[in-house]
Amino acid sequence: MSRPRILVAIPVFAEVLARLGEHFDVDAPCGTDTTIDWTADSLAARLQGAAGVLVAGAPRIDAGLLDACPGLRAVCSMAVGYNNIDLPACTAAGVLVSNAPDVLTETTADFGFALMMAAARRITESEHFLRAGRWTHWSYDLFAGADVHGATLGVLGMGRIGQAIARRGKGGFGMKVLYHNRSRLDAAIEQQLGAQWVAKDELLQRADHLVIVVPYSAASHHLVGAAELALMKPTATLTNIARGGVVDDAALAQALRERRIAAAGLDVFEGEPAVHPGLLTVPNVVLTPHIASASLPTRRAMADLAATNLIAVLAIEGTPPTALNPEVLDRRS
Ligand code: 8YV
Repeated sequence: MSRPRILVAIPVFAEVLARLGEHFDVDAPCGTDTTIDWTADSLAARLQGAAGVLVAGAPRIDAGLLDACPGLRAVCSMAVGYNNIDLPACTAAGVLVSNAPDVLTETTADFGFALMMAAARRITESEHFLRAGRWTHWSYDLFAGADVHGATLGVLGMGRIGQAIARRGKGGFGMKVLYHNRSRLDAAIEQQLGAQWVAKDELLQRADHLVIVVPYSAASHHLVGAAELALMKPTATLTNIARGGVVDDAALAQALRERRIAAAGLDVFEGEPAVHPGLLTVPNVVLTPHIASASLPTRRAMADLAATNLIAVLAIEGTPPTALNPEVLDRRS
C-alpha cells in the first residue's frame, strides 16, 4: 500500500524527520538547516500530491493555496500562534489544522521575563558600551535602570504564556500583577495568580513593565500604537513576545527615541525578518530574532507535537492531540 506523501516545509530535527519517515514518504527540501522563502506558487507546486504539510509561523496557508492543492488533508504547525493559517478556509476545505500549545509555554515565559529584565536593567545597551571600550570610570548613575522586583507588571493578553509570566512576576519578584484580556479569567485563577483585571488604558497607565502576549489577528493589529504609548509612564518598559504587527513599530521607535517610554524588549517585528530601521538605531531597545521558544528541548517538543498530529491524522487514524478544527474529522467519518 502506498504511503501518504507529506511536505516538511521548514527545517526540523533529523530525529523528527526520521520519525515521520516511518509513516510517510517525506519531502523535506529544507533538511535540518536550510530555509526556503516559499511563495504561494512554489509552495503550491511542491504540495502537489501531498496529503499533509508541516509548517511553523510561516509559510502562509490560505484559501488560494487550498484551492490549488485539493489533495491536502492536514496542516500541522510546530508554532502555537497560527495567524499564518486561514483556519476557517481550512475547515471549509476539510483540512485538519493543528498548532503546538503548552509545550513552549514555560520556555517562552522565561524568555519574555529575560527580555523585560534586560530592557529594564539596560543590559544590551551597557554591553555595547563596554565592548566599544567606553567603560573608563564608575559613576553612580552609569546605566541606572528601573527595578523589576516590587514593580507593577502589566500583562496584555492573559493566555497560557501571559499567566506563566504573571507567575514569575508575582512569585519570584514580588510584583503587583495587572492584566488586560478580552475575557476575564475565572476569579479563582485570578486569585491564584494574584492578578487583577483592568481596562486596557489603565493597564498602559499603571504598568511599570508591560509585556505583550496577545495572538495576532485583525483585531489586535497595532493594538499598541502612538496613542497607547502616550499613556505609558516615561519610566516604563514595553516587551513584545507576541507577534509583529501587534505593536506599531514605527510609533514605538519614535517613542523610544524621544524617551517617551524608557526602554523596550522586542522578539517579534512587523514584516520580520526585516526590522524597522528606526529600531536599529535607538539604544534603549533590546532586539532578538524571534527566539522566545528557542531552547533545544522545547523546539524538539514543538516539532514532535506537530509530527504526532500529522501521524494521527494521516497514518494511524488516531486523535490529533492539538487539533484546532477537530470537527473536520467528524465530517470525514
Ligand atoms: C515559533 C512562535 O518559533 O509558537 C509560536 O507561535 O512564535 C514561535 O514559537 C515561530 O512561530 C516560528 O516561526
